[in-house]
Amino acid sequence: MQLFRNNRMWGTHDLKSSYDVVIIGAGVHGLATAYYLGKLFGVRKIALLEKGYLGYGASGRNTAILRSNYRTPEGIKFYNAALKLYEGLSSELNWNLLFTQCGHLTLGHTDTAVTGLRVRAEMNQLLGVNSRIIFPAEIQELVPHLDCSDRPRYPVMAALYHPPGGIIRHDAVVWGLARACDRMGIEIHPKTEVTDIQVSRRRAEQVITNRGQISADVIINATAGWASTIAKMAGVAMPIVSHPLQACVTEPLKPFLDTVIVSASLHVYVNQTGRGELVIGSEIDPYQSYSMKGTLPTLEQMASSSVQLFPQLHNIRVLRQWAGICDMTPDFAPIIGLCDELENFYIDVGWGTYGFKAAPAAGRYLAELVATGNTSAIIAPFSPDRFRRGRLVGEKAAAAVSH
Ligand code: PYC
Repeated sequence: MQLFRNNRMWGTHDLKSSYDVVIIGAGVHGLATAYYLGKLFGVRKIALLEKGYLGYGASGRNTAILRSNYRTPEGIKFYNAALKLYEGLSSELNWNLLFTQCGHLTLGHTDTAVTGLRVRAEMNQLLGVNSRIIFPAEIQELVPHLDCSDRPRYPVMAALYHPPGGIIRHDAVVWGLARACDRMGIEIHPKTEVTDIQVSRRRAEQVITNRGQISADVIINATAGWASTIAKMAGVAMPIVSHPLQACVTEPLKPFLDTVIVSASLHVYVNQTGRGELVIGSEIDPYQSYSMKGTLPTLEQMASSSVQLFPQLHNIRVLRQWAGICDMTPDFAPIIGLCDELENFYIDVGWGTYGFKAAPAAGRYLAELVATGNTSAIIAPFSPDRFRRGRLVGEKAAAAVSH
């Protein structure tokens, strides 16, 4: 089995002056779109442009949680389609993505939170997604080290249990998709920053980069964090505000936690990796920013909330802390499709804190739209014109953290 071609996962290329498709952003969304364009629709003259290294943005900064226990029918169907694609991706790519469907628990500590979880469980079940409400005795069995007593300030009252949820290696997803794209002749261009987009007669004609100028029949904005900046270059305004989301990782511990634990009330989520480290994430920062640095108040909040859930963690050292940028839309749902203003400028943006888990479905169905003009029912609710039409998809209640 040949894993590496010339010892490289993907090759380097000179930038050509034209392509059929230019994708701005070579994170999991851009890569998945290119992968499905090549694999399902035979479109391979594609350049993927990435301003940093592969995985530098949100694709390598998320907490690698996958789940489909959303709140709206539109969101549940969409994220479930993504989860199903993730389930088959390791064998499809012949690359182990280390996907563990260890189960996902969203804890409720108040009557209001539990009511919200019940509504999600009902909606999930109606649409065939495996989710149910469980109570402290069963929670304690699943997570023996969780403090389910009445000692904490916010005792655990119930949880939404979603067995198919879990964690995956996010960098493996990036590398596996990049390798598959490369093998189809799709070009990946790291360190290639887009500085402008030239528009003429309702078409995005030229992408200007720090390495030269490119023309393309189709241009796709698949960026996270810089979605509105890139759209603005093409004269397109996006209803997006960008906030950092912080996370940290601890020193490795003996395995003790084999589910994902989320508490929206405490603004924290915790999972243990195969290496034993705890990955802990927080709420989005209260202020808009493009900073990818961690802050002490958020570190304190992540630490104190985690210790409230697992008091035995009080002496654990934190190894690293970082932030990624989340593009938040007014309804906490993404924006996917052809933008209203231009004939050939597609967008796959506005993922807020949900982007990583969506990538295969967003890529699969955006590829179909680009290649055939067909808008699948899976992505139709997320069209860019929904804000003008007043057809919002309120997905805030499904947030792992409460925003
Ligand atoms: O929606 O599962 C989620 C999530 C985890 C971290 C940020 N969002």
